[in-house]
Amino acid sequence: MPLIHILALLQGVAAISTTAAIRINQLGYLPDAPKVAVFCSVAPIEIGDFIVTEAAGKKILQRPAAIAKSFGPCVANYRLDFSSIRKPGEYRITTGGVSSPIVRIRANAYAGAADTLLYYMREQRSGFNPLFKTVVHTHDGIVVDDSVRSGKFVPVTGGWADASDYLQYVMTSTNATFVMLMAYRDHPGSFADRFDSRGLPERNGEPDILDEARHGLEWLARMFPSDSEMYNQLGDDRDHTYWDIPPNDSADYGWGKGRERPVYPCTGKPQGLFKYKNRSNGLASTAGKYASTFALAATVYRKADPAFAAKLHQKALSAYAIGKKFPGVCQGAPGRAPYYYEEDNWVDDMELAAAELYALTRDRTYLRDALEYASREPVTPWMGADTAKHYQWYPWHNNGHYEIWRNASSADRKIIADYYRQGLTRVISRADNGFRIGIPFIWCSNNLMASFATQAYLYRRMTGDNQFREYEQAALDWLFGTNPWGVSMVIGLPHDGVFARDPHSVVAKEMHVELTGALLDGPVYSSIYKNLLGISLHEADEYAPFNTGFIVYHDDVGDYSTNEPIMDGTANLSYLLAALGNSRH
Ligand SMILES: [Ca+2]
Ligand SMILES: [Ca+2]
Repeated sequence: MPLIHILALLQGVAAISTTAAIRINQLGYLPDAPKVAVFCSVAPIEIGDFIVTEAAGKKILQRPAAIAKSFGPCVANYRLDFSSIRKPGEYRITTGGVSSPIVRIRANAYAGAADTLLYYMREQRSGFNPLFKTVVHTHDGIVVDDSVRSGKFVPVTGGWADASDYLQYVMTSTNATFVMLMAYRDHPGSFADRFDSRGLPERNGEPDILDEARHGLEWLARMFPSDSEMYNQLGDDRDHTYWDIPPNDSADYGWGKGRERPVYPCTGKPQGLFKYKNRSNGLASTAGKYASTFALAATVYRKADPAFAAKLHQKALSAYAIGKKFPGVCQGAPGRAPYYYEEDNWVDDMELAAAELYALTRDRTYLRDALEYASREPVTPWMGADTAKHYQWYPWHNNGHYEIWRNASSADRKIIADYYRQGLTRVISRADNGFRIGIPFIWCSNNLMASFATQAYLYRRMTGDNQFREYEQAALDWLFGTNPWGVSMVIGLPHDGVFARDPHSVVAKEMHVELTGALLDGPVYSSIYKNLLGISLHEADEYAPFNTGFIVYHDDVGDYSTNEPIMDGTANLSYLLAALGNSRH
């Protein structure tokens, strides 16, 4: 008899085991959703039935656990399907000598969740920062790496710090802004008004998601000030020299500590001021992202703020024209280290831009462009792959397909929906494990997980085809605790759940604040973790028994690969959580 069974018998209750656990979605399950908990044991064990009890202890379901292929540290892996329970309430699952945390089934399990993400977005603000109640990074910035404007000051304070460092990228900030606008457009009822435009806790008559999107838009407008100036990045990894909170960031880029930061334009040529260079060869990846974000914003603000909408409309047209003229990618610029955003695709960005410009102008040239770009990259290339370079295929899922679909003919709709189907099929071909997970565990795996779930959701809404529902739910469940470690990958969701207490963040560490709403990078291949520079755990690993497989996760301030909150990933999750928080999900 396995040891944990013996312990259970001896104690007369479910043993507290460090080697086996039942993992669940801690945020909860919608009544009509698939509901599967996962039993994971790092030691071989055979289990029979699992039991579901109500809070009062009454048994309401007993079923055989379904054995599944082992995954990572989970040598013994079983799926515990309790989908037949639809009655809202609180339950507990028991099997193999262990019990689950409280399982919640409720119609409003996701209500307010998308708004919770915004706490982290506000905390990440550059310019006026509501956590510090002061303006941070006031000297941004000076143009570098441009033969015409090098040395020129451009006023680009604003936007969001990308992660726990303070670099800022148009690439991720456009996507973050776009997704928040899209979430509001499609699910306005999921958002409340509790904060003002500066992010302070006072209602201002605007949904908070639009307060946040507008904060992004205003920075992006500064970063694309005229048709001949398209900027891409603020700061570089010289930022990492000091471990400071934003108001007294000591980074020194040659103009003094805490002074101006470098602004990188898109030049269409490889960039990097030091040893390492990127592979930039065009402008379209950035130009397309500006165009799509401004075009959607122009639609959203058309009635509420016509002057703002008109300005963004014009910028969207200009950016799109630049993307047409200079195809190729404008990548992140490396500094002293070899890590940078290595985006290799741009037709997805131009597709999304064309789709939004069609929605905005009804000029059919844009629709034809959008369909043509879509046919050139029907599947986001990480889908089905075992690995990818850092942010090589970005955004993580192509919202352009869905945006075309909204306004296309029924024949084109079929083609576009099939593009999504192909990508989903490739991912699930790798998902025959107990967690039903098929993404590659590269850096920022949680972004891939959120994007897979979002694409599966969009596909389901577009077609009514439920064939990927189990996998969509599994990816969502993974993010909220159905993973080998039993950790919700969003800090503070749910507030009484198990989530990161020690994220890689100077603000969390020095200010002793919880970074509520932050999505973490997430688990990575153990081979990636072992090979990163300057990484080490600062404390004993509380999840050590579950870090024995091919992927690892550490709740440790020293692990910048798995435990660092990310701005764009957090915003990217807002669409799915808004959709699920909507009563009509
Ligand atoms: Ca508000
Ligand atoms: Ca791209």
